[in-house]
Amino acid sequence: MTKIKAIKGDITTLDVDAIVNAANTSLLGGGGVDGAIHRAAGPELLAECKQLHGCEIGQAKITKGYRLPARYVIHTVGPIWRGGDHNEAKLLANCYLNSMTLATTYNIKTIAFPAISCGVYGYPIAEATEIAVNTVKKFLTTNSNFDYIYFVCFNEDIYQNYLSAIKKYSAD
Ligand code: AR6
Repeated sequence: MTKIKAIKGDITTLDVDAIVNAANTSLLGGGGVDGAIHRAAGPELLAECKQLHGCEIGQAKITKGYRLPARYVIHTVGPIWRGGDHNEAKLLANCYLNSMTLATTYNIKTIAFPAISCGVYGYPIAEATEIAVNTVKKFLTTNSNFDYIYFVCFNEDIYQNYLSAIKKYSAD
């Protein structure tokens, strides 16, 4: 059975099959976790990203991990929070679904997600973490390819929200 865990730390240090990047539609780097991943992976990552011609919100694309301990990086683009009436919840759920679907085609067994859209894109943390956990759980009901799913938290507030969401959905 797949294990789902919230952990605190820096996603770029994790020795997993794939880490997920909270990118922007250009896929050409940025700040936050995106900047950290590009710095740690080295310039070869940007070179491969340039070949991908961007990514739409809610979609996902994959590259190698280069100098990262992770073998792959799955780049997805979360929605910018605009009050909640602009399809944000569906688009955020799509980030998780499409990242996991892509991961299964690469036989990825361990995957680590950052809190997509919870930084500069401004998504309310409680809602975003519930969507993340609920979407992953639903996906796992029809797919048993994964050993571990990690939700990587860069601060205590996000960590506590993930713990609550995991508890809430653990009865499902
Ligand atoms: N490891 C794990 N989590 C991290 C790390 C890290 N090394 N660094 C930051 N976080 P953000 P977004 C957390 O802003 O909201 C970029 O410029 C951070 O604390 O990185 O989806 C892109 O290019 C927060 O909880 O992503 C886009 O333009 C979470 O990762 C835009 O930001 C996501 O914050 C995307 O915004």
